[in-house]
Amino acid sequence: MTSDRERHLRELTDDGEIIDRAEYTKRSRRAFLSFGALGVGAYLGFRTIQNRPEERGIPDVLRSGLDVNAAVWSKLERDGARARTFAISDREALRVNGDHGLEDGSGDYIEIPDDEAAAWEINLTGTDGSDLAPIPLASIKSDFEVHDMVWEHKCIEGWANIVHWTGVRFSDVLERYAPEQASAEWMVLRTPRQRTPTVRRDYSSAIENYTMLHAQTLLAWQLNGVDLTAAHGAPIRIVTPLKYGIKQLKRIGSIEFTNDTPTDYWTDRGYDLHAGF
Ligand SMILES: Nc1nc2c(c(=O)[nH]1)N[C@H]1C(S)=C(S)[C@@H](COP(=O)(O)O)O[C@H]1N2
Ligand SMILES: [Mo]
Repeated sequence: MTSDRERHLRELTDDGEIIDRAEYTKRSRRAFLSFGALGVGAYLGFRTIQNRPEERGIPDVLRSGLDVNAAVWSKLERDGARARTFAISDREALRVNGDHGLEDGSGDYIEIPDDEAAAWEINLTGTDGSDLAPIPLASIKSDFEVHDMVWEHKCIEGWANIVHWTGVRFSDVLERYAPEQASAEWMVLRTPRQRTPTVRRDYSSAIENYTMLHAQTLLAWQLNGVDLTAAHGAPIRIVTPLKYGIKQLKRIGSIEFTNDTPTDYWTDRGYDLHAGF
């Protein structure tokens, strides 16, 4: 590890503010209290707004707010609200959960041999259904700014671990490989079609544009400083603090861009398409 990289790991300045767990608890409490104060302010404001003249169908003060929103929205989507991050020293072991699309049918994880991992590609399908040039894993690992981010991974089953991911921003990769797809409303990630016919369950995860292009959504190949194991999604997975674990697909084989409301593994089983916070 180079000293530059060590310094970067110590500072971790590029993914938002670093705080420890005690501070996190303190701020959560403070945020909760100020939310109550906001409610009182909102009510008083509402009485004033009701008496304002209208512009394009809504009170003028709200309209100007909406116009400002529209103007800053695209910027906010990339650079705005960030999920809470932690210091590397807060990282914990991540529980393994979910082997759909990763096991060989008898419950054993399918290991990806080194030569296969080196030649790995993420296949792409465009919004018009056509195949696009795939994204080589080698390029993901070498052609983009590498980010180390630490956040709380939350599973809908009710557990959470603070974990450290190493990877590149999906938005950076998309900008290089398929910029014309960056406006797609949905992106559907899938595990690769398995070679062994015994595999019963491929996995898929549909994520909306906002989350996929968010600055904290990474194509990651390391967990807590170590290359991903097969169980954690080798050779490449998607991670984001904006969604529950079920959306964070391990072992990406393909991504489909679409403007139609998609389904995925869990929506097919009755779960919420959004699965975010
Ligand atoms: N391919 C695949 N990805 C998956 C799953 C899965 O079963 N198969 N489970 C999801 C769930 S529910 C969680 S909580 C996380 C867990 O990731 P981990 O095993 O690395 O902790 O992976 C997600 N991604
Ligand atoms: Mo999960």
